[in-house]
Amino acid sequence: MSARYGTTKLFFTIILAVALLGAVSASADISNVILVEQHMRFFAACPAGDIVHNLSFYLVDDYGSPIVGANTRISFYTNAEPYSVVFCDDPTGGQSDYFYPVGSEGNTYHYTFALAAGVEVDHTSHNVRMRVEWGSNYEFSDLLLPFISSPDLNGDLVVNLGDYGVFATIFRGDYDLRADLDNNGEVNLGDIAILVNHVGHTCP
Ligand SMILES: [Ca+2]
Ligand SMILES: [Ca+2]
Repeated sequence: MSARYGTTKLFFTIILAVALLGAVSASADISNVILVEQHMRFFAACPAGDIVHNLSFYLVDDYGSPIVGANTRISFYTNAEPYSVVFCDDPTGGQSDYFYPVGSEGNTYHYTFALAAGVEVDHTSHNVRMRVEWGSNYEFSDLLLPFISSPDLNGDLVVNLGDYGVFATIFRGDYDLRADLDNNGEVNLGDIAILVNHVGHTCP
């Protein structure tokens, strides 16, 4: 198992620099939001929601001015069946719960959250979105394209022998991001160790 995953507490920082073509107070128009830079790509999940992530991002407007004190929230969703990620919060709708910040400093917003989820199909199709919303009524939003892995490899929201079978099939074949549970670029014994650590886990 890699040291990176061994902490079970993964730190990711994204810098979400957005440019609004109009003033911040302009009417909400998602097409006017431009994603400039993104450093966060990978989130580990388990149906039990026992893999905690710390995440921070900052918001600026079109003129580089910080957007301070905004209401913000994040959520994850898939937008086409079969869902590449199955969320305990909404297994048939492909939608996670909302997560709200644990704190902020200026225009930097901090989150601590855990995704209770499994994966279902090859998710290299990028069929997962992380939605960042802000504004007094969350009227502005932007979308990121994360990778999500889970030891629940067949998306039935329990980690058991069925997932070993999926893992074994992938292990014998070509590299598949789905089974690269620590996102280190290879599927090997370290990933099996992660799977073993989560056996028996199911939704809260
Ligand atoms: Ca499973
Ligand atoms: Ca790996």
